[in-house]
Amino acid sequence: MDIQEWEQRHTEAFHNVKEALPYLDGMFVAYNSNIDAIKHLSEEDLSRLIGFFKEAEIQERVETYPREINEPLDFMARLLISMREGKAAEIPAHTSDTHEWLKEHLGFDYARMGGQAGIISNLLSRLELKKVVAYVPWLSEEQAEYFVAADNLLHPKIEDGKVILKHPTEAFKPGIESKVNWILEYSKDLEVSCNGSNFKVPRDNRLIISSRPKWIRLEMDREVYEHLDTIFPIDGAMLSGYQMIKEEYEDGSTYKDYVEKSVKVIEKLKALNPELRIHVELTSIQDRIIRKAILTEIVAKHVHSLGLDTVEVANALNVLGHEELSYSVIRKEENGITSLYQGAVQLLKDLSLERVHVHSLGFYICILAKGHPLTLKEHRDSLLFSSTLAAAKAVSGEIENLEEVEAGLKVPISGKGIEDLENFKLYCTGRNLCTPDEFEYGYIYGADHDAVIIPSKVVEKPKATVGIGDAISAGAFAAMIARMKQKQERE
Ligand code: 8BR
Repeated sequence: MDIQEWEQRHTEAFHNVKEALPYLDGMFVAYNSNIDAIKHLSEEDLSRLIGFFKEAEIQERVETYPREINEPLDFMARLLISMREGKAAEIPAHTSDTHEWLKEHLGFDYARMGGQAGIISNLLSRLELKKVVAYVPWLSEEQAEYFVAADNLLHPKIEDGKVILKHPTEAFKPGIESKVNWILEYSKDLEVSCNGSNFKVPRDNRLIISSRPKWIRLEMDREVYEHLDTIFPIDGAMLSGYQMIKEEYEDGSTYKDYVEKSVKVIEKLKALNPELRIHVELTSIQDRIIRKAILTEIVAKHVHSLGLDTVEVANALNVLGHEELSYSVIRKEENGITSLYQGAVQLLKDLSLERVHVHSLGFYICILAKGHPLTLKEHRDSLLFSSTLAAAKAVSGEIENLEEVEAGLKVPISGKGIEDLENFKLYCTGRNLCTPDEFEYGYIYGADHDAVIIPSKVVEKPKATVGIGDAISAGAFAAMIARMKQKQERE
């Protein structure tokens, strides 16, 4: 494959998409956001923390191996366990007491927006869309501060029974707790001494205290649902956070209730604008029952587009009954990319989708149902735009505007990505899915689907990789619907 040609295509695609974005009236983004509070622990921090407890009590708690954080002592015990083994761990906390305690007794180095919907809303706002309507059912005052301060970013607010759109900092629900995940990083060789036992931390790692307040429900306020027309005009919706649905709740409700409510929202959005496109961004979902319900009851037949990484492709295939294909995607052997392609095609069919966008380190694949209004070249531009966006985000951690996205064009295309595509070319041409020339363009023509495949830009020493997957999916989806609108208006 000609790397220079692909670099040129990235540049051209960036300019094409930049020209198309103003055609979008708006995007709706729901449901999940949280605050990530990050603290790098020094030896002084650690001895100060230990000093808040009796060392013998910490030792006793270590031996009980707490599986959730109910009080500060549980946190202290799990931190020491994680440090002793140098092993990452994520432990749930069901109340905000731990958050308050950590804020008061430790503090954080910095905090950032977390959660897919939060990250995507901020990103789309910075892509200078006319309007981004975020919706987070648990929008607290503190959480609202993490949304970018821009006029194009709005959130529904219920006032006197009416729904109006305001910036999140004016639309939060007073008095509700914040969902704060603490990320406590520590370094190799840190010396720990507690209750007579001394050890050195064997490797760099981190402990995450993930906030899962019991009252959190993945649903839309009744008033917002009833007056959903107030968020329009919008052309697309990006939905995520369904992994927060639980099998059972203390009040006797089950995941079925929340799946049903989620589908009703999707149906109402589509009824209000039949042209609207809906994208679901998947993330890892531990619970297999929930994973299957999300795929077969929310995604299948209701949404148009799905975005996911390679591990999630494998996990999705697994619950849909394609174990063998799932294993060959996860094994990532030489033909890993072939399995990934086959897996993505399977998802398109099983879930009756219009589009499946898979991102991997070095290349992206997008499977398309036949008859899509855009050409493969236009779809390719959307993917290339998202590759530039991902590169810009990896370089700077945060993107402020479209000009900064353009800086991503300087990042080179991944050599490994090109190599993976070369291997895949043999499969595609051997099966007559395309000619060698068509493959050079990134176009594949299956019997019941088409596909676009591109090598992507990869930053050698990224500043951060958090949220890059979300940025790739959001950038490509926004670019695609913007192009669809541009085309419609020009016709
Ligand atoms: P998930 O978080 O959903 O797994 O997505 C991460 C995506 O970020 C990967 O699929 C890859 O495409 C992209 N990415 C990563 Br990880 N590191 C990157 C880097 N250094 N430069 C550009 N993209 C990167």
